[in-house]
Amino acid sequence: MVYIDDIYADEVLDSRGNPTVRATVVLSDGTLATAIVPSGASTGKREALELRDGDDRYMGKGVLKACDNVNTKIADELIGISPFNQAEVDAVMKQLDGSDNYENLGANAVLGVSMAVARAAANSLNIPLYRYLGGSNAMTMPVPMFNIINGGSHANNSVDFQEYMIMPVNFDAFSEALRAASEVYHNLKKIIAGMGESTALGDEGGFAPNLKNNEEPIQVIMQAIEKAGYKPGEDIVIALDVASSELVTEGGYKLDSENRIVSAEELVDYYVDLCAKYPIVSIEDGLSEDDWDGWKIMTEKLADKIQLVGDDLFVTNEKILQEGIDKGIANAILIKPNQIGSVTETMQTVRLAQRNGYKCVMSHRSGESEDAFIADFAVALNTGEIKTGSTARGERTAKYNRLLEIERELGFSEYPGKVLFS
Ligand code: 2PG
Ligand code: MG
Repeated sequence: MVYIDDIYADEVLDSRGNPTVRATVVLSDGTLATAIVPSGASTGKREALELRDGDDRYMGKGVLKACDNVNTKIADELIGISPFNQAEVDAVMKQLDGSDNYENLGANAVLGVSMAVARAAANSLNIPLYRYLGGSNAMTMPVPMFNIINGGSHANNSVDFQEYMIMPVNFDAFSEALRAASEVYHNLKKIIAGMGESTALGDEGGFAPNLKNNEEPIQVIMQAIEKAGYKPGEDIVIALDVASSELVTEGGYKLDSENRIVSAEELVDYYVDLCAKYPIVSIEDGLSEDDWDGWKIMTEKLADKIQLVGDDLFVTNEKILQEGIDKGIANAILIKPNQIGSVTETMQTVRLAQRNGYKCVMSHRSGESEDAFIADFAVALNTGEIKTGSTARGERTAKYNRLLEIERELGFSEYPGKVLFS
């Protein structure tokens, strides 16, 4: 019987140059696998705890304590057990931590090991990770949300909304969708340069120009889609992540670029107006994580027209999602493994969402790495959608390039773009 023979962690760097955990798992048959944990900037309050050292190394952001927890406490418990029972591996770490949010071991320690164990198990069986995690049911390529204009806390520009994304829907394959997105991206670059604006990139590889309000990014994206030879609304549609928890101020939501503070109702009306003017199919975190009353109003006004995605709102947490389902809030959930802390808990949340007709969007974090785990994970769980940044920057293209590999390997696969929003 193959068992876990060794586990250790190193402190490595993420795409923003901050330290993060890389976990390594070695099996008794000699198989070795690693996984690198991502890190967010616009984090939800109820996310699992990311353990940082808080000392003078790396401005307090070191993760040596989390690595030490892997090397000692976690290794002590997991060495000797089977890598093929992911639920058990994750339950052992959950119990060892003893808290609800991994505040003792750190979700960065636990998730690193959780992902590395899954990958080691797949490698040992000589099957791809998506096949190991999803079985023969893994066959749906996800439709990407490509984040081509970055704002909010992901960029140093004037735009308040965090992410302006394109979703190529009228395509038969992921690879075709990726090509279309890349063509739009390059046309967008020309348009932004032509406006005399900077074509510097934000954290997720999208452009970060200074534009005069939160609508202008949509207008330039519409132009770019057309310039690339595609029809907005037909071939390519638009998704937003407002990340509005970051905009909360006394008396409402602060839109700096428009020099105004708006109420939840006014913000929802703004979205209704934008949705009437542009082919927007999805809005994430349109209202803040604490504004459940506002979310109720937004859901009533918009849920039958577009996808309303809870990110900071649900933090990939099964219990919080259940509250949302009970209250009739949102109709989709963003899935970020490091918000909840393990592979098993992520799968449980996806299952709950799918059972209740909530769409799932597998997601990266703004601080990422070359690890493409979420590409396999999206296919394994048939989420149908993935959000992993623009068509540039290595830590983003690592995921898209992995999806290209998966599509080729699958031979027969579905690309659900044409049915997703119909
Ligand atoms: C988000 C994410 C990823 P962060 O808000 O959806 O795009 O950002 O990782 O900074 O939370
Ligand atoms: Mg978000």
